[in-house]
Amino acid sequence: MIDLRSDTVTKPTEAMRRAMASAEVGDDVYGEDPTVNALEKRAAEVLGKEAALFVPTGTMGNTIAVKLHTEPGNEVICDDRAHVLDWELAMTAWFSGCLVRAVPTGNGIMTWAQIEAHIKPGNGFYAPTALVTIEHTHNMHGGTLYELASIDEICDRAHERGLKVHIDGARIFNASVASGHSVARIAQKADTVMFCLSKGLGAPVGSMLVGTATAIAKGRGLRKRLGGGMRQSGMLAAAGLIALEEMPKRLHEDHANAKWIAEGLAKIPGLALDPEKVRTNIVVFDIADTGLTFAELSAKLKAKGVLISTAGGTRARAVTHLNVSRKDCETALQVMEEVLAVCAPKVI
Ligand code: TLP
Repeated sequence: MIDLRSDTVTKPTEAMRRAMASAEVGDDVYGEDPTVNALEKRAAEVLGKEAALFVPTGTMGNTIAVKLHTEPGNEVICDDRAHVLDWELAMTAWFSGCLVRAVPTGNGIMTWAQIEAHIKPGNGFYAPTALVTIEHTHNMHGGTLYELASIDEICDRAHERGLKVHIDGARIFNASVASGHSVARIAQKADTVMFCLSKGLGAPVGSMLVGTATAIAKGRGLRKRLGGGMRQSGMLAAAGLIALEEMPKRLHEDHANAKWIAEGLAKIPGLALDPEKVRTNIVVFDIADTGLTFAELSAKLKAKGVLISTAGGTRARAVTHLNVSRKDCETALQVMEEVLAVCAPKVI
């Protein structure tokens, strides 16, 4: 199977497996796991923040961040296809008691003007806004990127208005590679950042939440409350350290593969996408004009050994990663061409 469903499917490298087997461990709930402590120290350094917290999932990292920056009854602003809104089982409401104010964007990238128009004052008539979350890169819009100046502006203006800013940086290393800005520079003005070790960076499990020492200390308690106190998690952190140090170096390969796939897909009648917009490892394309539903198309591809995922409605998603070679991309594209050649697209 050529698995283009997500970069979450990556398998740990040999080096990660060796490091896991020989990791020094202790009870992390007592703060005594040396490998987790090393990972947290290094993650804070790399992101340019005071402290970091190792969490099992990106969802838990985002959930803790929302709780840190809000009170029940607040509003949280994000774009209308954000992972925190669509894919985290309403944790903003369930754990933090907050309402999401979703900004329609078309590409996942909010401007300050759009955000500002959604801010609610706490004047007795409205639920006050407490937090802005931005997703960088943006998953469901095809790995799209904020301009650095735009992130800075959002942070500066939000802070002037008394709001906090959290970056859902599940793929912030992809953003860094594509933009040429260090992750620390991207994160510089944000209050907290969550990033995943388990996606393009290839670790089997784990994400990091970074921020001030005070926020992260409080986050540690919230992680326990959510059931995320993982004890001898140095086994996992050992793989995470390799993910953090070594794996960003190869992300440009995933980006080149995604661009290559996008250019190929754009030539197939019935598929709609702009390959120019593909800058990281996610390709989102519209299949409406093939006459197939996503379920039909994905089943036909699966029967020929290629897996893709949905980006909602008639939009499909192909994600490149560590375990997909250029050869795999060539095969996947060929399969797509074959499947769609016999499906008589509506428009040709
Ligand atoms: N994304 C997954 C699915 O949940 C959609 C994927 O296959 O891409 N933020 C962003 C931007 C994400 O893309 C994801 C996972 C998360 C947070 C959550 O991470 P996990 O899966 O570790 O909870």
